[in-house]
Amino acid sequence: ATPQSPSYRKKQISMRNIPQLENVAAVKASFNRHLHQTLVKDRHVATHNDFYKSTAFTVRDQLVGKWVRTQQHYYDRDPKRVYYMSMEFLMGRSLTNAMVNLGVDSEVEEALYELGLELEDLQEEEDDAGLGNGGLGRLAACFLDSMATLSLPAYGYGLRYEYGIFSQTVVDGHQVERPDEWLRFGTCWELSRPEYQVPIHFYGRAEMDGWKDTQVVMAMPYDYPIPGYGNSTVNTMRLWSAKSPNSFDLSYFNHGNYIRAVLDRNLAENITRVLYPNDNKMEGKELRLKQEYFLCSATLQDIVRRFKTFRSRMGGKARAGFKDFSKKVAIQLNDTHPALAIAELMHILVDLEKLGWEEAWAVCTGTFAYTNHTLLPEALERWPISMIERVLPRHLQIIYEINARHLKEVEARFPGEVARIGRMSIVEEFPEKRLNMAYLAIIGSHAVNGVAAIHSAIIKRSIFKDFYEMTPDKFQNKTNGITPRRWLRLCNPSLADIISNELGGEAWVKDLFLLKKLLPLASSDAFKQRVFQVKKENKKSFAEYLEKTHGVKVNPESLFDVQVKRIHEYKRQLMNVLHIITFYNRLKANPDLPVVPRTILIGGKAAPGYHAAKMIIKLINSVADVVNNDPDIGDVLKVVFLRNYRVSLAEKVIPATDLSEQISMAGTEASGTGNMKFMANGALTIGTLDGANVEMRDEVGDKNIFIFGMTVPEVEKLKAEGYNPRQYYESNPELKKAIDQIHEGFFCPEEPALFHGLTDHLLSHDT
Ligand code: HBZ
Ligand code: IMP
Repeated sequence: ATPQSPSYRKKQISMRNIPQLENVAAVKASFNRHLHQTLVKDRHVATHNDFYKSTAFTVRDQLVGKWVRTQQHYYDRDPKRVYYMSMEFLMGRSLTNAMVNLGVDSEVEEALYELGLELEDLQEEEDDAGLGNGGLGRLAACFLDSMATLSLPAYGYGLRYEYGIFSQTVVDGHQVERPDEWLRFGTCWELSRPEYQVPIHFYGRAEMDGWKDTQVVMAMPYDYPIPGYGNSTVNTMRLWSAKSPNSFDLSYFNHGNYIRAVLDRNLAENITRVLYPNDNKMEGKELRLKQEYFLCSATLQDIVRRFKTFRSRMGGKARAGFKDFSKKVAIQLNDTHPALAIAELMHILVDLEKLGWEEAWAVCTGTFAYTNHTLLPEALERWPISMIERVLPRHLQIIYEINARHLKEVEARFPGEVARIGRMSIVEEFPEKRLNMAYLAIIGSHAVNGVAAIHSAIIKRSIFKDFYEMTPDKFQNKTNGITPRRWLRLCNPSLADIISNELGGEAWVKDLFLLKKLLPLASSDAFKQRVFQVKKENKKSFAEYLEKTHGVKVNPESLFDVQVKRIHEYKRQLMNVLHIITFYNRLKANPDLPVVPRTILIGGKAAPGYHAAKMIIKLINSVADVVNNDPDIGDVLKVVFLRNYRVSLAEKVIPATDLSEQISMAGTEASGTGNMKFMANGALTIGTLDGANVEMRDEVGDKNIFIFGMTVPEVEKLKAEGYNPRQYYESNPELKKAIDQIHEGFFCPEEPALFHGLTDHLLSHDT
């Protein structure tokens, strides 16, 4: 007998729908047709990547009918549309997502199996669409899935970066970045729409009769299908790519330098070349400003075009023109990165469509809403006025006008409060003249939200206090969420099977509150055994994956303790390391310590320019080296730095986790969403009362979560009293020993002073 493949084994125990034979045959036929007709390969030269693509095209064929019909339906019904505008969409892979949402996963897996192929291997051929940094970008992707699943007329608008978030390698324990060439083999999931190209203007002069002598770059749209789960909706994500216009720099042509002129077309196309790899930090570069405006201008032109199409079809009668715009258009700004859209819509309405200022402004505030994702001062966008003046002179005038009218309202509302008026100006004077983009976003929106209850409460009494006092009704909370399609049904099919079996179907995949019906099973040993068994198998698969990709052997029986997220001081990976070192020291001092063996996994990318974060990565690897090679420790403690953490790796590690680390200092993590992904996959959480952890505790109860650390009021009190980290170092011997070891080079004898920066900083400015 031939050995059974993992996917075959899985199928034997699967409660999911039985693959229908005629469908399986159809999948096989389509697969072969695409291999031959689309990819022009036969079985002698076809690569694994070709097999992936044949599968992807086969699944894509199932989408296009629904896609065309959904868009036609929106055109016919002309409902109010929602536009999610974001500089980031962290989509991950599309094949498995499309299969799950279309409900064809069993058929496709069976067909591939009969062809002698493993879906599990083929899906590894698909590069992640990593067009985002972390939480903010993944939230955008989750919202698109949810809106399609709810059959909402929704669109995602963003940028098609040629290079997404860098791929992380580790050399000598240090992070080394490599460009993310996600388009090298092409993608099966996009469609260019050259007929909808639009011109984008930069530089030039703002004159009485308009914006003159601008440089033009074309924005080329690419569309990506967003399938809903178990319905016939397929929405669109439209990403813009910079294209040189045909007239690019005519002066070269005029001077006969034709070759130079053609070569310089690259310059314009640099705008969408690469994603800025910072999370929670503003990068004040001109290229980034141009990216942001490029998204805003292209998107608004497209939205206005779509709005007008309907008006002209109805002979201009159905709507009273732009007055009705916000009845048909809602634009959600994903942080302030697309906040220039407010100035751009004013430019279109006032300068081009010739509306009066007040009428245009009412349209604007009726259309926009703004989501804040952070309190960290270094992440709040403040653009130097000198730069805006150069790149977008007309928009600077518009923002000045918005500000003048806004400050008049502040004065009317709070007469004589000069300081308050100064505080609420979009224009900041010190240390240089800058525009506060959050203030512009608040003023231009009818709704402002934070991303978890605690965060929404804090913004009202801290960074946006004055605005809250003036317009309290604008301020709302929308606690973040995750899509249970990708983060449970897709990434943990065995756990999903158990749930579906108990609940008698897959309705819970669309309505997660139905999981409450599992509550009585908390006392069922048989049920708990099944859940435990799945966790065990997930851990085994992940251990095999680690051995294959990272070359490390871990004990699948040990407790998997996981912290995966961007590396940032406020997320406190360094505190996790201090715990590891202390655990290690205790084991060395007492080898018979009665402990549960642990595998501690830490993964995440550091922004390339963030020195402290990169040193934390090096420290994790140095500590791992010492701990993992200490014969006294053996299997009781293993430390692994997970390389190149990304959506597709999250889908593997999260279902295999026992303990989820969510340990930011209270008041710093706006929400977190990883916390929810782990909990949905049956990990226990150890965490602080920060972000959405607070609401997770309210749901599961104190007994089902490990909460520690200061609360926000306690943090504020300590800060007010003056926090001296050295005092804790002096009074806690185990902490002192751990920090001393790092300082003295115990973990890095080749370069003993390497971590002085980290330890010195810790003892003086501990974050
Ligand atoms: O947004 C994150 C928050 O830190 C996290 O708490 C929250 O759950 C998540 C979704 O609401 N923020 C980010 O991920 N921010 C960025 O990635 C970022 C990127 C570029 C910037 C600033 C922030 O210029
Ligand atoms: P968009 O929303 O303007 O990008 O167009 C999306 C869809 O609207 C198209 O794919 C069509 O389904 C539909 N549509 C646009 N223009 C027309 C038209 O003139 N007649 C019928 N359908 C249209």
